[in-house]
Amino acid sequence: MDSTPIHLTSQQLSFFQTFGYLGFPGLLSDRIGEIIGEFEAVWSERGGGHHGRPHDGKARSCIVPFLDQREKLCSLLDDPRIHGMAVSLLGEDFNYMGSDGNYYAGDTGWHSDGWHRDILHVKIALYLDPLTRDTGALRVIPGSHRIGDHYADGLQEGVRKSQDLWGMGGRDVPAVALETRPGDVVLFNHNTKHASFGGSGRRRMFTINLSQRYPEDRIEALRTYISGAARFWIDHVYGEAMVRTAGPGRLRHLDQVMANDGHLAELSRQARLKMTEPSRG
Ligand SMILES: O=C(O)CCC(=O)C(=O)O
Repeated sequence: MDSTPIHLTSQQLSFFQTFGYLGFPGLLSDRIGEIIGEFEAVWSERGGGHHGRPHDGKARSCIVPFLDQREKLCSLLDDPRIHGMAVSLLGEDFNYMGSDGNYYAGDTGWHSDGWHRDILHVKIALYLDPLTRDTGALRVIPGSHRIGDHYADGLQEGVRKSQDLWGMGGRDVPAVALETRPGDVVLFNHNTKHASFGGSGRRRMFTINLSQRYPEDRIEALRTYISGAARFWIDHVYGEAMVRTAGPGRLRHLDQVMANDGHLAELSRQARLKMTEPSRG
């Protein structure tokens, strides 16, 4: 495969800056058979659901990190289409920040994945079943990522109180539904408010988290972000296959996190003492 990154257009970048998300219909349709096969293989190897137990269709099952479980999934980071969107949004030296694989069950309420002022974090998501607005497609609130903006700050304060504030449940909050088919890719700023409603008990999806490289004077913030992974009971952010199969190009996107996750094993040890199972998300 030619590894030259396929960059986003200036219109795509401008749309992302304004609205906080992008959709790419059919972007990976040539690889989707392989991707779904690898996705299912990971779950089979891991007992079918959360923490080695079968998926029961009632609660979300989650595996972190996910890409890292299979060499072919790791190679998505090198795919010129994924790599190109990452470079376009985050720069040549972007960080891979881990991934999660999921069988979702039911609705996901409105939330942001972070509330980052200065360092851009994005999530790339692949949904592996056809999804419509009312059967679990990802919904986003355009412009909700813009911290400091009256509108976005108001949503941050109020979106989980929609019934009290606006007299409507979460599913009626005005939003864009990113209806997808397998092979489509969606991407959003971690700050962007997102949710989903009406999904089945076995909605398949995995994500790739990326960020700008942290400046040296913000390394403590990077370590704090990494600490959050202790709830998944992992000792390192990356799995063995991700590092072993990395060429010099991929390593550039791993080295800053690898240099700063030395504290994670102890935090995970402590988490194992307090939690009955690793976090489901
Ligand atoms: O698809 C969903 O239900 C929500 C996904 C989500 O919240 C996330 O990946 O952060």
